[in-house]
Amino acid sequence: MIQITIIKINEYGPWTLTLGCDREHELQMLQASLYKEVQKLFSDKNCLAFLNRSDEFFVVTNGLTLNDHIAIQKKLEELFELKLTMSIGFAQTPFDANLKAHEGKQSPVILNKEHNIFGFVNGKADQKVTIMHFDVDDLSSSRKIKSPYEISSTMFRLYSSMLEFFLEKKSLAFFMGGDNFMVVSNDNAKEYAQKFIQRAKADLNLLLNCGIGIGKTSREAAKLATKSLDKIREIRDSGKEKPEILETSCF
Ligand SMILES: Nc1nc2c(ncn2[C@@H]2O[C@H](COP(=O)(O)OP(=O)(O)OP(=O)(O)O)[C@@H](O)[C@H]2O)c(=O)[nH]1
Ligand SMILES: [Mg+2]
Repeated sequence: MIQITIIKINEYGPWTLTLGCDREHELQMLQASLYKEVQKLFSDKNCLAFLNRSDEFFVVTNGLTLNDHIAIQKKLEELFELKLTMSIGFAQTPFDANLKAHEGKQSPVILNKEHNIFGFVNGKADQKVTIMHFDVDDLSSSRKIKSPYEISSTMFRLYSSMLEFFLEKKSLAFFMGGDNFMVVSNDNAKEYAQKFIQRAKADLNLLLNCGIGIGKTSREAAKLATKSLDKIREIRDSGKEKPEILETSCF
């Protein structure tokens, strides 16, 4: 069971217009500081936030209750002039949890009116999160023959392909920066990772490594995924034949 909280800035579009047209730098600074606070407050509660579209964040909130969400909303309300909406959903797959959160906001199913929280909370029940950490093997070599902008173009093509592939598996993929991607995964992570690695090789000529982590919270799952990925590098750098996928579980 995966619980997802979608955080969105209320009435952001109309508010941006009030800044006049010399606003882009202000908006970028605001979005960056908002992301920093959201990541900080949720990671303090063992969750990981994903930057979705800068004005919207996805947080995997397994283990968090409604009261935990209210406490975080209160802190964000103290820090920012703009108000945020939280929509919470839980389901067997990450994509369906996103649908439930969306449905909770649309209906609406109000969980806390004062602090703009909607949806359905699973809280501490049934905690298991699977995260994949994908990374391009030896991107540094490509950087010697391709310019930074061309590398970015390749990374976004990879992201687009990953997003489409994992959406079909009801999993959610996010770009983390550099050549790093994380997928909040459905079950069968290993099998899907293998298939995607083959696709990236065939379609984009990119070699990927994938660390998989299974934990009780998203922060723990991400930690174990990165640990698995670092282990793949360690095996490779010791001169042995490396696996493309490695899984570490806390269970
Ligand atoms: N978000 C995130 N970015 C990282 C992480 N590790 C490295 N990076 C970024 O990824 C870029 C590429 O680094 P690497 O992937 O280590 O370089 P590489 O040549 O591909 O080396 P290998 O992945 O070991 O084959 C770095 O410049 C960082 O921007 C990580 O754990 N998370
Ligand atoms: Mg790499």
